[in-house]
Amino acid sequence: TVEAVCLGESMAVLLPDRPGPLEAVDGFRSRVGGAESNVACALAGLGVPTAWLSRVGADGFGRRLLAELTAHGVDTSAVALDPLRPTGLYVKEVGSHGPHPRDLGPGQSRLHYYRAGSAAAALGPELLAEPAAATLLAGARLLHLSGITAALSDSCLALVRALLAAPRAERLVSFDLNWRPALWQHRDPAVLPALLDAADLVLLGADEADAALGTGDPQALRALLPSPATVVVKEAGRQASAIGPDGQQVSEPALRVEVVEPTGAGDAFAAGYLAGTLRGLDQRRRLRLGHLAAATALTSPGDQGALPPPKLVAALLEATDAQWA
Ligand code: KDG
Repeated sequence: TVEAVCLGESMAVLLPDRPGPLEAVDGFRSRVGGAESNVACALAGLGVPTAWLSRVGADGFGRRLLAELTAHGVDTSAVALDPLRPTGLYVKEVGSHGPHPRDLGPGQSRLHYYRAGSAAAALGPELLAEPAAATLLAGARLLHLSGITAALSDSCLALVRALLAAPRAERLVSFDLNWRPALWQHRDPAVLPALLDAADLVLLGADEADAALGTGDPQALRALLPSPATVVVKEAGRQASAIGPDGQQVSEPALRVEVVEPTGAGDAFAAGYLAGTLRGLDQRRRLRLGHLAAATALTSPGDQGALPPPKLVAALLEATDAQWA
């Protein structure tokens, strides 16, 4: 049976075959991506039976998404194909040293979304009454959501609210802020604090929290979000902290790695932390498993990396602080 359910939109991804402004790019490679399905794949990779709940278009991109997630071991049996609306798409732009005046510059990148009116954006609270989705949610120990879904459409925001309000005796709801300013341009991000506060477990990066909520300070964020059992604040490249309702803070240093491609690192961290939570690890080991998973994503060119063998992972979780960082 499925232990974790990740809900959110995934898209086809076009990656330019060379850096520079999009008007100067001739070729793109086709991939798939989406924050919550990245978490689902990483959770499945960590041995947690996981399903992805969403909708895709009845098109080639949608079929490819389902095939790739299935190949990662993710259950997609509750994902419906929408015959009327397309699978969303995003195009990545990568900066370079080039002379073009519109170049983003070295080390910079930007996602361009083509997802308005997508199959997933049409999801709404009716999903909860669909038998396949209802069965998955009733049996899961963890439901993972993110702020991206809340920004997609009015109906998606209503779905997120309905999921957070639904009774959940034994089920944990985790919520990753996943601040995407481009998606909030015509919507009001003031809805976010109440959504985050209705979750059991909140994950946020200090920088994105600063931009979206006005502070990146772990204790200030804890004060802003009093209800969740745990608030996890990631300070990129430095440390992550889990803070309980009483303000008690456990921090673990991040692993120092050479970053190849950062996309998906936050999703991998979430998967590591959540897998550790489901396994009943203590806070320190949950954070370490998050850092380990993030490091694999940071050092691989795609959204996902492969974890080292289980024995090595176990040894790293037990390493002394000096051995670890
Ligand atoms: O976390 C990685 C995501 O940003 C990427 O996969 C695209 O889901 C995505 C989004 O909405 O930004």
